[in-house]
Amino acid sequence: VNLERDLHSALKNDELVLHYQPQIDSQTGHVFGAEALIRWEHPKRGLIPPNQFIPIAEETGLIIPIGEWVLRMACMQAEEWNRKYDHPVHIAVNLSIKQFVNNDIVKTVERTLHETGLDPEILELELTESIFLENTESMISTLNKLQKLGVRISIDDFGTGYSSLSYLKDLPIDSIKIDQSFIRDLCENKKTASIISAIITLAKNLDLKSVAEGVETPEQFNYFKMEGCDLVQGYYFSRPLPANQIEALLDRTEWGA
Ligand code: G
Ligand code: G
Ligand code: MN
Ligand code: NA
Repeated sequence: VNLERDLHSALKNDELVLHYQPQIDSQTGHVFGAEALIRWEHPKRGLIPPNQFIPIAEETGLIIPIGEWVLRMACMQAEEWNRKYDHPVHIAVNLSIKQFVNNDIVKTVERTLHETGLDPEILELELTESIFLENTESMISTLNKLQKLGVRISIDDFGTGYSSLSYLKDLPIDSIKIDQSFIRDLCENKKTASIISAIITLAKNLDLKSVAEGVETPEQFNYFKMEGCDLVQGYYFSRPLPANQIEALLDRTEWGA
């Protein structure tokens, strides 16, 4: 099976789907929103995770139409949820660096918000930390324009990008997502706990929201709650699920440890 060839037709054959993973407000236990995560339902190979086809999409340029599709589907879904529920349901969407630099991402986001009618404040764009290595004028300008639209920017995989911290003071960023690798050995490694505490404190002092992803156990949840990490996300609460299955969770108001 040639994945690259098949990916060309995946969009028009309706083989791509979004799953959603809830993000919980650690202090109130309410659902804050969800992260949209793409999956490919390959007709022969079954469900293919993004790690196996996003790199191909990036190399071939298919990430541009696929990324636009993801953004539109996620915004449509979020708009529907925000009409349906009487509390806001935020949506986080992952952007590839290719989408961010090659395409007119500002126009795409603006048009998508307009066409779906989604309140910009509901949308958060996740950019992986390695993007911030390129601390260029054009990147700063793009981020500023996105922020002017009213959407929020989040740094994904924080702590792994080997980038300098200086971008935190220069760029219009709203939140940081602590990389899963830190959470994984939280309970075994005292140093990891110190790093996590320091990141949460750094976020607080910079007025950024902190998010812990990959939370799998009640102990991990409790730790982040005690440390005052704003949002938690992970298998402990829910795996990423299709939209109709996650709806049962959106109304849930108590996630105790
Ligand atoms: O959902 P999963 O944990 O398998 O995702 C694996 C990786 O794929 C993560 O790094 C995630 O950010 C990335 N990913 C998931 N969905 C999207 C998407 O819609 N666009 C981009 N660019 N990356 C995505
Ligand atoms: O890089 P990004 O943060 O966008 O990717 C998130 C990825 O992490 C998704 O592929 C998602 O399926 C995965 N994920 C979410 N929660 C957990 C978890 O609790 N444990 C593990 N191992 N992976 C998780
Ligand atoms: Mn992400
Ligand atoms: Na991440």
